[in-house]
Amino acid sequence: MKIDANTGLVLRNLLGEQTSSVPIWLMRQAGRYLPEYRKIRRSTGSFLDLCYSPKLAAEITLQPVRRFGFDAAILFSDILVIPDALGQRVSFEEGLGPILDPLTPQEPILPDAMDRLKNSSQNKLEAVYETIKRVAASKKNDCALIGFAGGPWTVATYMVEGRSSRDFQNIRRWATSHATSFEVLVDILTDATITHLDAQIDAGVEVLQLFESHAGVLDCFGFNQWVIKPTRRIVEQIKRKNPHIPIIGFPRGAGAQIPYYISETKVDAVSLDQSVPLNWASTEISKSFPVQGNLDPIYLLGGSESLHVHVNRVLSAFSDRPFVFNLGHGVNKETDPKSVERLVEIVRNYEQR
Ligand code: 1CP
Repeated sequence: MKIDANTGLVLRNLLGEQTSSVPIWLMRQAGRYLPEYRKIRRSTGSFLDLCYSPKLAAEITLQPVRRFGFDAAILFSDILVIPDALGQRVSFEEGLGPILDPLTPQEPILPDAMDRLKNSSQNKLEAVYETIKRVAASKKNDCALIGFAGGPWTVATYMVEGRSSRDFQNIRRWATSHATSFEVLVDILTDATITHLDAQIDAGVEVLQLFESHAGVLDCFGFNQWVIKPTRRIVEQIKRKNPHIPIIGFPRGAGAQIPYYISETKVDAVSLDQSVPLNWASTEISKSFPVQGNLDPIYLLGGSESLHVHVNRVLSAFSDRPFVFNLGHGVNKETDPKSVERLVEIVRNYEQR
């Protein structure tokens, strides 16, 4: 991608340029803390139906951009559209989150999974690409459109545990006791992720983010095997066709392994969760390497004074490198939109670079 006068701030920073204004977008910027989202959500059937309704999904993608003037729009979809498209039963239940029929080492493979994904006439994901086309056609030029997928490990946690988990016992036992069959699952997910991300680029996304939200439950052997290796293959394959689309990795909970993750996977930028100490990140991650993050979303639930203090801590820690302001994890659903407005204002007024 060539940077020109029309290139927006998110792309510039992700491509390694440090800009005087700091760009901002937030993980889960679309969702239940916004009344305009809740209104649409109430009037449609299931959460997945909403993900597969291009007109509504495009509208939801643009809602937070319109309201707050964010520098990026993230596609409204979910990481669990992949197991759904591979043929596993997925539903979302109020108060419980995602529910799936769990895979086991005894019944590990989704029959004809990849065939189903590739057969575009019955491919549910076509609706996601249609959403992207709609957003790309109506967003402003300097607002980057971000596509995404879950990392194969994180998606596999839901496929094996069947729901959100605290201890990840089933998947960790499978991965350690039956590593060969677990590798088959991770390989299928890696292929499916590459196919899905390639199609998102063809439809018009300009940036990709890989959400490895449950990377932090693995030991260092598992992290290498189930996070680093598949991520490296995804980045390599995407870059072969589209070398200029920046890829942001979000290895949540990876802590001291982050420099290793950066050098081994070849992602273009790293999104830091709030547990990563600012001074550590500042010295251990090369100054030319773009960073995104990492305000604790909890400050959006407190007073404006502490918000101010902690936003400024983050801004000054990363004022000497390419940087995109974000949270360390998604916006809480209890967040008052006014706090988000305040946050954007603080970041906009910070122009001392
Ligand atoms: O009831 C509702 O309205 C559904 C709430 C909701 C929303 C708004 C879910 C269910 N997913 C989403 C959208 C979503 N999910 C986006 C859209 C874009 C945006 O950021 O605004 C994205 C990027 C995701 C990604 C996602 N889904 C992740 C990775 C990021 C993270 O939060 O760690 C994960 C783990 C999921 C799974 C998921 N989807 C939804 C729930 C409740 C969960 C489980 C979360 C958990 O296990 O804690």
